[in-house]
Amino acid sequence: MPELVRYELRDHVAVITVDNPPVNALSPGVPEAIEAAVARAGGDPDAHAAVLIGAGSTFIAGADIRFFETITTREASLERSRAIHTRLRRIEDCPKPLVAAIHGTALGGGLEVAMACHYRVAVPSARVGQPEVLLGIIPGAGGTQRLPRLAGAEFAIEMCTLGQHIPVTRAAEAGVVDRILEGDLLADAMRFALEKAQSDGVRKTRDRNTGITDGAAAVAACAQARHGLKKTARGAHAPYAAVDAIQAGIELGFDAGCEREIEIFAGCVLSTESRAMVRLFFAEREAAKVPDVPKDTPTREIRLAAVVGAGTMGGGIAMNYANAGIPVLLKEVTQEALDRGLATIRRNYETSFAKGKITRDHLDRTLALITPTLTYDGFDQVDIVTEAVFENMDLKKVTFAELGRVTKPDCILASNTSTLDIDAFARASGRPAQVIGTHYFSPANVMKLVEIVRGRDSSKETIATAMKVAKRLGKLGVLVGNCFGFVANRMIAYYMREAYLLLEEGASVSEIDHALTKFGMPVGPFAMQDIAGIDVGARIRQHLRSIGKHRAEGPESPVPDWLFEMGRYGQKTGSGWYRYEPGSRTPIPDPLVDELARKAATERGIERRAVSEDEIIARITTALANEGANILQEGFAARPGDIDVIYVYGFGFPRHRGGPMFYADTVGLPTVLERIRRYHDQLGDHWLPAPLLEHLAHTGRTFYGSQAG
Ligand code: 3H9
Repeated sequence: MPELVRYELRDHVAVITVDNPPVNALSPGVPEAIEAAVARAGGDPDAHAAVLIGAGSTFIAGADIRFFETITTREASLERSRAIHTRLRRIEDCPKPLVAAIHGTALGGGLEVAMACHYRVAVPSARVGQPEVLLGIIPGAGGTQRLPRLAGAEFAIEMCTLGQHIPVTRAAEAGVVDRILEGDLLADAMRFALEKAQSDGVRKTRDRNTGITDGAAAVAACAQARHGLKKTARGAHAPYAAVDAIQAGIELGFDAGCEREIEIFAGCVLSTESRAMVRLFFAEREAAKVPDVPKDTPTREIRLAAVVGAGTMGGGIAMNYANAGIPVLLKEVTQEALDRGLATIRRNYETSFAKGKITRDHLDRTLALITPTLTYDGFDQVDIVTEAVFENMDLKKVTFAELGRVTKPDCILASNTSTLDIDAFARASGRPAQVIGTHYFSPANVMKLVEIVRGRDSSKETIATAMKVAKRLGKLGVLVGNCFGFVANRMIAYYMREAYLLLEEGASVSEIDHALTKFGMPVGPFAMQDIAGIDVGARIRQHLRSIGKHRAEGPESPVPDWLFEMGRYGQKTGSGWYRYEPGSRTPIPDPLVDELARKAATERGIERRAVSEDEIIARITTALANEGANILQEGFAARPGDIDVIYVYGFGFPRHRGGPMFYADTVGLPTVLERIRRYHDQLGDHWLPAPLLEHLAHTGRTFYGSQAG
């Protein structure tokens, strides 16, 4: 077995290389081996200094996340944390200058190891971060103690509460990284280490207090941070816990601060929040793996793309290709529509430029990759086309028939439909094996999620290519089946239905929205619909009724249709579920909507009553889990994690609750089933329990546990 950590003496420098692919995580054995190698360097008479570096594409990406779930008791956590703290102190006690040479990423425990080294150097493309909060924990190897000593309390709070991977230039400005090296990392780091051996010698981070000399100001920064977290943490606990650990180190000193960190970490690592976020971490990565499409399935090379339709979605999709450096043709039917679409694209880029996110040169180069056109000229050269025309089946069929004629035989034909039957227009194209759905979320250039919709005849090559393209565009592609609304919109219909019914039963619009935001959603269902446009849903409902279908099984509230008929489309018309002052996006409750809800309740014989926050959450999340279970059983999603990833990235379901399926597991499936049965008795047949959910609840299993069986 290859060594996890190698030791080599080169030109009087001990080169210590961590080699634990794919990301050099601190799996069991790695911290021990680093410590042993550093001790060897300390005692090696020929070594004047030491460099710690990562093999492969990165430095150390942190603790091995797979092992968190094996920590099941507080004692076990305390023991493990104390051991790593002791190791890092011993590493820091190395009598010779020890330099961390960073490329790729130094994240979590990786950055903590680097901060226990005496110096840090990095290549310009490196990124560093303390992303533990994204896993529901806090830095657990001294990060909350060493980072404020290097970079100050405010910077440490930002890093530890937001969990971002920041560019090394920022880390260097803050004092986390000592030098950015443009040349060969190892050679330059060795030179730097020898330089330090002759000049400053060792410099222990734990003895420094550069950032927190003014303790009162640092404590005030902690108080301010807690205040700010009320908005940004959305109910998660870990960011607060990180601030507590940082404050302890400021007030009590390094040693006591470390002890507090160890204790706080133990509380976090055993929490449901952490279990949820760790599951989600792996679910995101698993989503890229399609069970019956092997990793080595051939994929098509994408050199030129095209988008049909330059509306909001089409324009956003074209931007995605351009941003990834892929030239793209953008086709419209009229010059006016094309000009409008291009103007929006330009405006988006200008906004990014104004915010300093891109340079003028980058803007010009990216825009030049988008070629506007009114014809299909050049489509015979294209490798993938994405159709983003109006959501109308007849129009889609015509478009796919045209695309089948004008593109080369192996071109992938993708549709951005959010609800329609892929197979219907796949047939119209004449080559359904190359047809696939790629449902982007709005705004398409911003939202990370893409539902990749597998048609009945989509070939494995087409699926593998669509997944690869999503990754190349920086998106998270999740494969779903071709049912109405796919996964995201099928489930949101059930989510919205419960919100409407609760409104009729007596809860107000703002009570429902407030309950959901308190639960952790970024916006409540009604505020969300005011942003998206009440007209969008109403038109879909009209279409469905015209073909004899319902968006979600069960009773439909008339209230959204009444609002539509009144021209209250939401923010864009100044009123919807709420009203808005001119120029303002602040929702103001509108008594008229309460009146409409009362009228609907009377018409449908519903006796209005007070509805508690708990009931709102229970009804809405239970509806999601029940429909999610149907989707799983029908095979339209491969794994509960896929549904959770879709909900977290598509609709902002709180990460710390893991997604609707994981959340149901934490509530307990027997409890969820008991609720469904009660709702079924009280509210009718649309609350029939999903057979899969019933089965799992009866057999004492969970959605996630069911995967192993
Ligand atoms: C921590 O450090 C706690 C400490 O404070 C206290 C204790 C010391 N562990 O994302 P990718 C796998 S908490 C295990 O597709 P990329 C990943 O599952 C940790 N496995 O690649 C995947 O496996 P597979 C703090 C890990 O290039 C493969 O590596 N650190 C870990 O898009 C490739 O991953 C973090 O939170 C891990 N730590 O992105 C960093 N990391 O191929 C988490 C990755 O079988 N990691 N894997 O599906 C990341 O953010 C990204 O993976 C990274 C690479 C940016 C590193």
